[in-house]
Amino acid sequence: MRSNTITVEDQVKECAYSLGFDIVGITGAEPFVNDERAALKRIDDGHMNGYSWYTKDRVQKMNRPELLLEGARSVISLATSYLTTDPDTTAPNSGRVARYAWGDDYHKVLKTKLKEFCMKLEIITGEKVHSRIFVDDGPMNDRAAARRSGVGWFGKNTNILTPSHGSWVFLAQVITDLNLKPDVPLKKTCGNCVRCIDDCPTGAIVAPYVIDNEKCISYLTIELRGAVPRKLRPLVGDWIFGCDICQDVCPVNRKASKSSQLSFQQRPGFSTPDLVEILNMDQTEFSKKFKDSAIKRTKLLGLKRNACIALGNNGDIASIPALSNALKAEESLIRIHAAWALGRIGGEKAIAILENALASEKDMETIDEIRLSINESKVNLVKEE
Ligand code: B12
Repeated sequence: MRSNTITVEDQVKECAYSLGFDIVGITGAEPFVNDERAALKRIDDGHMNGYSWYTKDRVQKMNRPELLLEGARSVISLATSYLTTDPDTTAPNSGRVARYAWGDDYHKVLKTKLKEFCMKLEIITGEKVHSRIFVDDGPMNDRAAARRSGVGWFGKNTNILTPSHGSWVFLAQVITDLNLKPDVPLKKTCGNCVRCIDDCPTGAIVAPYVIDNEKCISYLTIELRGAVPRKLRPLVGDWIFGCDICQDVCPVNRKASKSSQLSFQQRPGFSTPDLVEILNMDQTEFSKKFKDSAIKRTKLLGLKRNACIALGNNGDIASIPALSNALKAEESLIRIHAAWALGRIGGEKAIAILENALASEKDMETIDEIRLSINESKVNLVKEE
């Protein structure tokens, strides 16, 4: 006979749904042994290069909830969809921003909800509950918890795929000393599908479930602070903040339900921003436009660097004046990428601008970049004749 009793677990989940979380699962606080092993191997293989904070100590913490909260018994794993309506139009010289950054910064939005959720846990149980919340930036392995709690399964692109909302979800965790009955992991896999691996332009998914950080466009456009390696620049295309290709091509995502969160709806122009506008932006305009947006993580300098690459790849001669202006920027990082972009667009006008800049440039790295760009454009000019 089935019992009609509403369990604490049911009440906890109901509470999370009422706050706007789309999927909720529960797992125990025991270590994520296989995930820890996989992550340590990833460091040894050099696939987490570029991330100085991603140390073996950090990996150990991320995979052992008991180290993160004294007396931890359970992890409540929550997923929230950010799938919103696609933009209708694309301006000629626009770039692309990964979907997760079209609306308000999810760290802030979700942490506010999680704090309310933790308060409500005490009302549900009628006792003092110790909890610690995590959304992305803390030392917690979000995807390992989501998998073991049955929220979703690991896709070959390493993203957690959920049956209802695909991989278009933010993950959040609450580690708590509440002793809750765990859910079971899903028995789903990607089967034979390798679309994400085949379609990644930089070949960053070097094996199923393995991303080489330094090749991932998301890393190159958001986390990398210096110059984008020259050979990768053409492959970055028009992405200026993150990348969604491995999610866009995923068949599971075709059937994903949309987000009901107003905070994650697209801010006007955020999905396909005007690249020339970015190149002309000053710090005050940047801070105002990207207040409470995840995009501010690149800083103005990183966004301008990315805008140069995208303009070069778009190849529109209408962007030559803006790039020529960027060749006079104070920061050599911008001058280097503007020079590259002009070289990629090519043609006599771009070459003349580069030669003119060479006469007054003092920075050796920029001089090298300008010379290379002039040479490549000249070779292309000859080929076209
Ligand atoms: C560092 C990081 C990145 C780095 C490194 C990416 C990476 N693959 O780890 C960069 C900057 C590249 C990145 C990019 C993105 N990220 Co990120 N990122 C993180 C962060 C902070 C840590 C992830 C981590 O520890 N990686 C280390 C590696 C070792 O872990 P892993 O790749 O997940 O590998 C696991 C599996 O492969 C599994 N595994 C290993 N072998 C095998 C074998 C089998 C058979 C199976 C089944 C599993 C398996 O074990 C590993 C350890 O758990 C998390 C937040 C967090 N605190 O957890 C967000 C997080 C993973 N990122 C997220 C997002 C949204 C993105 C982007 C989609 C953003 C974008 N559009 O640009 C891209 C996606 C790129 C990609 N395909 O991974 C979300 C993912 C949501 C989801 N549905 O999974 C997270 C969870 C943030 C959040 N809280 O919502 N990210």
